[in-house]
Amino acid sequence: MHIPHSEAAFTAAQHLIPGGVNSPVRAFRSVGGTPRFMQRGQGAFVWDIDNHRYIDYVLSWGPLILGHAHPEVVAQISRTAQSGTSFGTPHELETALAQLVVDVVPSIDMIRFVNSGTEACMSALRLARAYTGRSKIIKFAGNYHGHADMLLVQAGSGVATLGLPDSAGVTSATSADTLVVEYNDTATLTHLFAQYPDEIAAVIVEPVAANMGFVLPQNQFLQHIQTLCRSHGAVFIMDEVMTGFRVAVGGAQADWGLDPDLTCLGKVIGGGLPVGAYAGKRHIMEHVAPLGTMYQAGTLSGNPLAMIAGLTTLQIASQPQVFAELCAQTTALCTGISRIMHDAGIPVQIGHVGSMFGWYFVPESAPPIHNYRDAKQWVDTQRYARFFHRMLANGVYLAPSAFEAGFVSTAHTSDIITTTLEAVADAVKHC
Ligand code: KE4
Repeated sequence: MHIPHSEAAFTAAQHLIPGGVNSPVRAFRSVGGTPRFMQRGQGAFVWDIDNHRYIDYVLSWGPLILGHAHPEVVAQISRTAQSGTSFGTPHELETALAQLVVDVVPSIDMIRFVNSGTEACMSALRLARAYTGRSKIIKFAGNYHGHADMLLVQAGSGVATLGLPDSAGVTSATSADTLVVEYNDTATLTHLFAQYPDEIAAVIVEPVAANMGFVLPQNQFLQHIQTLCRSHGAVFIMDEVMTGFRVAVGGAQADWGLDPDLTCLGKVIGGGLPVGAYAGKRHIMEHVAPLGTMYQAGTLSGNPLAMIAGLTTLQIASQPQVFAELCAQTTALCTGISRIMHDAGIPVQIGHVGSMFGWYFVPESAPPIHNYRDAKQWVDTQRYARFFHRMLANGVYLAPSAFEAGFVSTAHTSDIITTTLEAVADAVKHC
């Protein structure tokens, strides 16, 4: 592809911004080539600054469940901005979005808005430690909960994409209380609780491991976590930053009958503007300042623009027929990809749930991938890179990493899914 403007823009950006990007996974490091600088999005499409149009399955890494520049979302942001962008005071739009979340997510009684998923997860763990008076936390290898020091231990997403063991600058002191277990390894989790009785403040888990590709929980894994937390007095935290309002309107927890003590949210809840949240049971949330002694704050937390963007997005996306159609399109896409890969004799492991999906290119001999260790061992990242670039040339924008998930929006019509599958049918001949 001829992309002189993105190439020039990338050169300029690299002089001023580390790696030319404000988030590492955007840099195309694991797939090679020049990241595309986008200039415009509309519905399911984005245009780069060389005017190439792409069908977008990244959707800003999940938030844009209605697609780019949804007219009602844009209109509500524009209208709200006419009255000011931020006050640093309580605003009724915060209460309105809080009420909507409480209404659709059964486990949530109270919510605190922050500005990113990182803040949400970091704060939820601080709250769990404050509530229990304990120090240790358990996370799962390949799960990514943002870049707070204590969570950058065997993390997924950009850490996995770049093949980093962890992150420089995270001291052994800050990670000493973070215990790591392989995803879906209930036996080891059970053993840890026995080894550290009364010391574990919380277990935090991605209900779908979508920062190491796409791995679903197996054999009642999440239910086991919930039971172990209940019986040992630890806080069960579901990180639904990615799965919230995407697996189901009420999140994966609603779909799978779980009742976490705390939930982390982000992405879709902001409708494309910066919003995160931690939320859950009232008797735990009441420990948050100024009500309680667990401190967390934020200058732009709950700002009216982000609130109205999230509120408008969720009001539209949560309509039953809208969400059902979104899931049907996701199923059609993944069914089509499976068929094309099978007919081309290319072994893949593909998964989808709700409006998110992912797949691994693997050798025929690979076992079913249910954890990060196997994902790192078996996934053919080179084949993914070749496929990615062929799809880019065919006008389809996928995540520039084999260790990320894909997302569908309500703007991805059947015709767009058909066009995507035609691009897949071509790309498999060249990867
Ligand atoms: P943010 O701080 O990026 O808003 O959210 C962190 C986070 C927390 N929990 C989960 C399950 C997440 O997926 C994320 C962020 N996701 C990545 C993509 N997999 C964000 C993309 C990026 O880092 O540029």
